Amino acid sequence: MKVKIAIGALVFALLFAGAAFAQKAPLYPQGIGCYLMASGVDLHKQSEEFIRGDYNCDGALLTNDPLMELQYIFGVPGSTPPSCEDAADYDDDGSVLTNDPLMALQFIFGVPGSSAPPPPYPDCGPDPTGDDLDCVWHEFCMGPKK
Ligand SMILES: [Ca+2]
Ligand SMILES: [Ca+2]
Ligand SMILES: [Ca+2]
Repeated sequence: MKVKIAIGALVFALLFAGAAFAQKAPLYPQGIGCYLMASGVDLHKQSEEFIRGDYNCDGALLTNDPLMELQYIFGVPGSTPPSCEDAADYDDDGSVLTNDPLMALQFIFGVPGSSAPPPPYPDCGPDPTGDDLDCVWHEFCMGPKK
């Protein structure tokens, strides 16, 4: 119970810190290429490869990934939708919900009982389970857009 309360407090502290940061600086400029939807380009010519949990498509699952995902889910101004929904689907259940970033945070902070995301984590790869989620682009795995 104490662990759950601590995680909840941490999540909200991160959310508010992130929101404050977003108003002062461009939101995560290092990952901006991940969010820009290309127009007029057939992105599906390349296979949809991604790293599960890597929301900002920089090749690593770090604290800012679930933080950005929470900001998006809660509609924080300046937050961005995932360019690869499969990467945001931490538990691979075919939907992107609050439990996905929460599970990621628990894993990152080593909470007992937490577990690493299912494949293709920690490598780039295709989604082993079919779903309705769309992976438009994952920059680290699929390379920069041409
Ligand atoms: Ca990342
Ligand atoms: Ca999910
Ligand atoms: Ca899937």
